[in-house]
Amino acid sequence: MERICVLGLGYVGLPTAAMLATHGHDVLGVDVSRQVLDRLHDGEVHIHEAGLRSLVRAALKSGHLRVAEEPGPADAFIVAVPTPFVRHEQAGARDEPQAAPVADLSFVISAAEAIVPHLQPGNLVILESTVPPRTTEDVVVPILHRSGVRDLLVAHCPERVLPGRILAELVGNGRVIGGIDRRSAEAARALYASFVEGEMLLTDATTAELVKLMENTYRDVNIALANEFALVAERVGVDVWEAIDLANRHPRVKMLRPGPGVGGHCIAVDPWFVVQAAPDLTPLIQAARRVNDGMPAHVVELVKQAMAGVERPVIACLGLTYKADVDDVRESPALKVLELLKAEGFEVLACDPHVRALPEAYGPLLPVSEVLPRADCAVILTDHAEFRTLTSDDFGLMRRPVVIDTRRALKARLAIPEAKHLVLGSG
Ligand code: SAJ
Repeated sequence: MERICVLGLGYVGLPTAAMLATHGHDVLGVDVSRQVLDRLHDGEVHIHEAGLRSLVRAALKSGHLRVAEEPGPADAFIVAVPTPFVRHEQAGARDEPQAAPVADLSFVISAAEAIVPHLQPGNLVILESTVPPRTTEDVVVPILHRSGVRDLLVAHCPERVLPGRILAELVGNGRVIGGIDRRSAEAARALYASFVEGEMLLTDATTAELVKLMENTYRDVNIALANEFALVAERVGVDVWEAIDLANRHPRVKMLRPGPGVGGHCIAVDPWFVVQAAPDLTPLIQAARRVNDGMPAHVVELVKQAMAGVERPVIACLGLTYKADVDDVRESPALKVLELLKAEGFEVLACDPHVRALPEAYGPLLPVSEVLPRADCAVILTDHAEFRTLTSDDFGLMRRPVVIDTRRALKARLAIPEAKHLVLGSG
């Protein structure tokens, strides 16, 4: 049985720590947030993810998972802390307003520094956080070497789990394991082998970093293409959803879905890490980011057009998370739409059954039964199951039945004679 210290108990670190603890390891989970640790001490988890609460409870109850604010000695350390991006004004370059955001490595650096006093010869350190290319070799390894210990195994094994399916994907997905040398990669593979059933592919650390970024960038660029087609379809009077369905019948075409933009802490962020490595070589990636970031403003244009001539219109925003059936609002395009609508002077009602709390500026969170009767326009921004099943009876309660569906969440057209039912990307 190995002692493992997992730094960062978020969407990736907590499930990983619980999984290792229920597969024969002694795990110390570390987080800098007192609130997160207090909840875990009470047997509660701060993340809404199917099956996670019972797995964490089982791990805590067995005694194989303990949580603390500081790391301790271990055989292996896994770093799973966030790598947000800083908009470039925050990075200090105010004179170039168009410059790309850059990665904020401060959490990765702090985690690596926190490990240093505990390092022993032969220890394995795995970085799971998504990082710009060369971070493991150029940033993490030099910090670890401050310990004076040279016989260290270090690997970058990017997490690739999909929020909403984290536990299944943690076990079933393949892993790309990038060692700073072969021994490191093999040691990391041996550790993951305790619970990973997917294929484990060994490579070097920098390749693993780029692979992860390429996966998320591939998705971002393809969503941008779908969004651009949606705008063209609106211009030429075509239903982009039907057009995409038809195009996807081609054996070598698999287009993604348009929508109000791309959110979450991964796909809306990671392409910038590639740009950061080579700004002059990435015009396509940068354009895709800007297309996706431009979608909330387009949704607001649709609302303005639909509400032209309406006196003091009230807009219900249905769905605030970055995608369906999760509780995560990080980088959510839905929140951006809400902000832009408020800036345009609309009265906005916020509704999302998955979100527990929002900053005060967004207004109170209201149930759908309360927002619809007060609204002149309902904008579906996230296709939660609760919204996909709304019917003409529900929308019939509205002050004015105008619905703008940015996700094509509703299966049927509204059967209300005076209703206006717009779908993003439809002519
Ligand atoms: N989206 C669209 N149209 C689509 C698909 C997604 O507009 O056709 C939007 C979603 O609504 C959301 C955003 O894109 O706002 C991202 O959602 P997602 O489901 O594509 O991905 P994430 O961010 O939840 O998870 C991704 C996954 N990466 C890939 O599929 C390549 C996951 O496997 C990664 O582990 C995760 O990023 C991560 O942590 O990096």
